[in-house]
Amino acid sequence: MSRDFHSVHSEPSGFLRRYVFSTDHKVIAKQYLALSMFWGLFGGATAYLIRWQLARPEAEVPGWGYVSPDVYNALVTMHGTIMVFFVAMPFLLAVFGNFLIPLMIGARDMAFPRLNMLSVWVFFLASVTLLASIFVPGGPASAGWTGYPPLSAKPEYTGVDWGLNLWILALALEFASFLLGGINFLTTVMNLRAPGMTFFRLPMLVWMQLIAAVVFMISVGPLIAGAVMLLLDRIAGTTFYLPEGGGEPLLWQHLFWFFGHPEVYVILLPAFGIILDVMSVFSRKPVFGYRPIIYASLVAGFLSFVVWAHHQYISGLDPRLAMPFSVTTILISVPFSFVVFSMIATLWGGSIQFTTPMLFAVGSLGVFIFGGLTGIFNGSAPFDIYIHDTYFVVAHFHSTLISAVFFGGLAGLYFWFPKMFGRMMNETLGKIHFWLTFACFILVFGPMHLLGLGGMMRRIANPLQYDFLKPLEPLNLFITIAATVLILSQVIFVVNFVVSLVRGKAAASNPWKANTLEWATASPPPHENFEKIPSVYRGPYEYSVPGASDDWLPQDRPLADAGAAAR
Ligand code: HEM
Ligand SMILES: [Cu+2]
Repeated sequence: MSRDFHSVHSEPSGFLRRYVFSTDHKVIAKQYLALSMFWGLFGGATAYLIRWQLARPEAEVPGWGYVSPDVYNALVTMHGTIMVFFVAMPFLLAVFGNFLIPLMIGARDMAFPRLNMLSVWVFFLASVTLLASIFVPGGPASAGWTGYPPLSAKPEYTGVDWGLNLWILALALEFASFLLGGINFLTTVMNLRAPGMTFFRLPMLVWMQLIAAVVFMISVGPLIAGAVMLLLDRIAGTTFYLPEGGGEPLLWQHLFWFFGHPEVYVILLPAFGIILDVMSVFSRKPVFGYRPIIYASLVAGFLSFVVWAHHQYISGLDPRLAMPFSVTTILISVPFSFVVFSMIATLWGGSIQFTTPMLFAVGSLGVFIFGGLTGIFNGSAPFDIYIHDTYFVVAHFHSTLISAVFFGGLAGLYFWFPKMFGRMMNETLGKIHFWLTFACFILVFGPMHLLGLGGMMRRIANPLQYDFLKPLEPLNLFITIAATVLILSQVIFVVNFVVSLVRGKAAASNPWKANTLEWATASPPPHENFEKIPSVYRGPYEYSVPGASDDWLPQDRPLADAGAAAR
C-alpha cells in the first residue's frame, strides 16, 4: 500500500503541459470526454441518416440527399464502429476510470502518468485514422462493424480499398490505447491505495473498472492477431480467410466474437459500477450484497469467454456445439440477474432522492432488464435461428448498450460533473433530458422488436425491395420519427453541459453528501488531488448507520467525530 511518498508538486504552468500534453489523470479524463463527445455527435448523425433511409428508402434523406446502398453500408459500419469503440469505451472506461480511480483510492495520480498520456494520444491517433478513412478513394469501411470475411478480405468485394485498411489500423491503435490504460488501471489499484483502503473497501466503480480492464486485456489479443491476418489477406495476398486459398472465413468469426462478447461486458461493468454508486448515494443505503456482486461480476467475466459462438448458430456451426453454447449463454444470465436483484434491493426501502443522476441510474436498470430479457431468447439456438440477423437482434443489443452507454454513462456524468468541473448542472434541464430520452428510447426500440419478428433483416438499405416487408414501412417511419426526437433531445444535454460549464452554480466539495474519497477533496480537485493523502477507516457505503449523527459516514472520517453511537 502506498504512502504519501512525495510532497505535492505544483501544477505545470505552460498551456501545452497543462491542457494538451498533460500527465494529470483528471485532464486526461477530460480529453477523453471531449473526444467521446465528438464521436457521440458523429455516431448520432449516422443513426439519423440510417433511420431516415429506412423510413423512406426511395426518397432523399432530409438535410442530406440520396443514400446509395454503398453509402448505407458504410454508414452502418461507421455507426457501429464509432459507437462501440469510440464512444462507449472511451466514455465508460477512459473518462470515469481515469478521473475516478486515483481519486477514489486516495492516490495523487495513476501509477504511470506518462503511459496514461500516451494512451490518450494513441486514441487521438486512432480517431484521426478513422476520420481519414472516410476521405480516401473508395470511401470508408463498409463490411459491418464485425468486418466478416470474405467480404472484408478482398477489396474487390466491397469496392473499398484503403478505407478498410485504415479501419483495421484505427482499431489496432484503439486497442493499443486501451491496453495502455488497462495496465495503468490495474497497477494503480494494486499499488497506490491510501492507508486503510483494503480491496473490500473499494467503491463498486473501481472494482468494475478493474474487472473490465482484465477482461479486455485477456480477450483482445487473439483479435489483434486476427486483424493482422485480415490486413495481410487484403494487402499481401495471403489467404487466411479466403476459401480459394485454403483459408477459413469462420476463423475470423471465432476470433472476433471471442473478443466481441467479453467486450459487451467491458462496456457494461463500468456502467454497473456507476449505477451502484449513484443508487447507494441517492437511496441513502449501502449497496446490497457488496461482496456477492463482486463475485458475481468475476463469474460473469469468466463465463464471458465461453459464450462467443452464440453469435454463430447459423454460420454452419456443428449443432452439437450449439447446445453447450446455449447453456453457457443462459448460465451467464444468473450472475447478471443477481446484480440486477442487488440493485433493486439497494433501492428497496431507501429514502430515494430522484435527482437527475438517480433518474438515469434507475432508467439504466429498467432498460437493462428490458434488453437482458430478450438476451435469454437470443441465447437459445432454436429461437435464434429465427431472429438471427433481424431487427429483433438490433433492438436487443441497443437496449443493453444504450442502458450502459446512454443511461449509465449519463448518470455518471451528471453525478460527477460537479467534481470534474466545480460547477453544478441544471436539474430541471437534466430531468427534461431524462424523460425525453427515456420515453423516446421505448418508442424507438420497443417497436423495433416487431420489425424483427416481422422478418426485417438488418443491414439492408431498402426494405421495400421485398414485398413481405412493405407492410412494415409505417412502423419504420414511426420509429424514425421517435429516433429523431431522441437524437434532438440530446441537444438539451449539450446546452446544459456547456452553459453549466461556464455559468453553473459553484459546487461544494461534497454536494451529494457521499462517502467516497473523491468527495473528500475540493471540486474540482487540485493538482495531485489531496492536500494530504487521506486515511481510510471503513467501506464506501455507510449510509444511514443506526445511531450516527448524520446519515452518511465518509470513508476518511475517524470514528471519534462520527457521532458517539456510531459503530
Ligand atoms: C440514437 C440512438 C441510436 C439509434 C437510433 C441507432 C440506430 C441504429 C440502426 C438503425 C442500425 C442499423 C442496423 C442494421 O441495419 O444492421 C444500428 C446499428 C448498430 N448500432 Fe446503433 N443506434 C443508436 C445508438 C447506438 C449506440 C449508443 C450504440 C452502442 C454503444 C450502437 C451500436 C450499434 C451497433 C454495434 C450496430 C451494428 C452495426 C453493424 O451492423 O455493423 N447504436 N443502429
Ligand atoms: Cu455475445
